Amino acid sequence: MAPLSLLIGNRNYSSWSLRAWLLMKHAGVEFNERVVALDQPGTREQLELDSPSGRVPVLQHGELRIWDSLAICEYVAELTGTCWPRTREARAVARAVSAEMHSGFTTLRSLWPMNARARNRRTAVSPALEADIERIDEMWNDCRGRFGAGGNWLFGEYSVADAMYAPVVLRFNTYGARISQTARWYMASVLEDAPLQEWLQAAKQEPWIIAADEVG
Ligand SMILES: N[C@@H](CCC(=O)N[C@@H](CS)C(=O)NCC(=O)O)C(=O)O
Repeated sequence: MAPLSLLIGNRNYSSWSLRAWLLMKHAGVEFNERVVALDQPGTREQLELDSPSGRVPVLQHGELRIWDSLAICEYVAELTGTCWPRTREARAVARAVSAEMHSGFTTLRSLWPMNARARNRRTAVSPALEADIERIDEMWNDCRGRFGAGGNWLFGEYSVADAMYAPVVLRFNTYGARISQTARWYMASVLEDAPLQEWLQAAKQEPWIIAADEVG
C-alpha cells in the first residue's frame, strides 16, 4: 500500500487535525505527519500548495488527497474495516452524532477555541453556549446509556464519534464546563487516552501562539 501522509495544523490549536490524527492512531494505521504552523506569515501560501480547500487536515495516499476530517475518518474506516460501531443502529447514531459535531456547535467552537495546553480559563457562559454544552452532555449520556456497555467509549469500542468529540473534551477541560457525572466520567476516559496524551505532550513543545485563540 502507498504510504499515508497526514498534514496537520498546530497541535495546540487545530481541533480538526486532532480528530483525523486520533482516529488514525486508534485505527492502527502507519502514517507520516507534517505540521503547518497556522496563522503565520506564509501559512496561506503553504496551505494553498498542499490543500485544495486551504485548510487542514489533509490526508495524502499516493495520488489521492482527502481534505476534510470526517472524510479522512471515513477513508480510514474503509481501509481498515474498523472505526464505526458493529451494529447498524449504533453505527447510524454514531454517524449522526459525528455529523452533528462536524456541522454544528458553532457557538462553542467560537467562544471556547481549542487550546490544548491551557488550564483554568474562564469566560462568561451565554445561553447559546450553555445550550451547546447541554446538547453535548445529553448526547454523551444517550450514547453511553444505549450503546456504551462494551467499553469506555461513546459506543463501547473506540469509534469516529470519539475522535470527533475529543477536542470538545479538551475545551470543557480548559474552560471548566459544568456537566453531568456521566459526561465527566467520559471526559476522564478521553483525557487518559494514550494517543491523546501523546498529542498533548507534543502540543506543549510547540513555540507558536495564536493570540485570537488565547481566550479566558
Ligand atoms: N471542515 C474541515 C474544517 C477544517 C478547518 O477549518 N481547519 C482549520 C484548522 S483547525 C484550518 O485549516 N484553518 C486554516 C487557517 O487557519 O489558515 C474539516 O473537517 O477538516
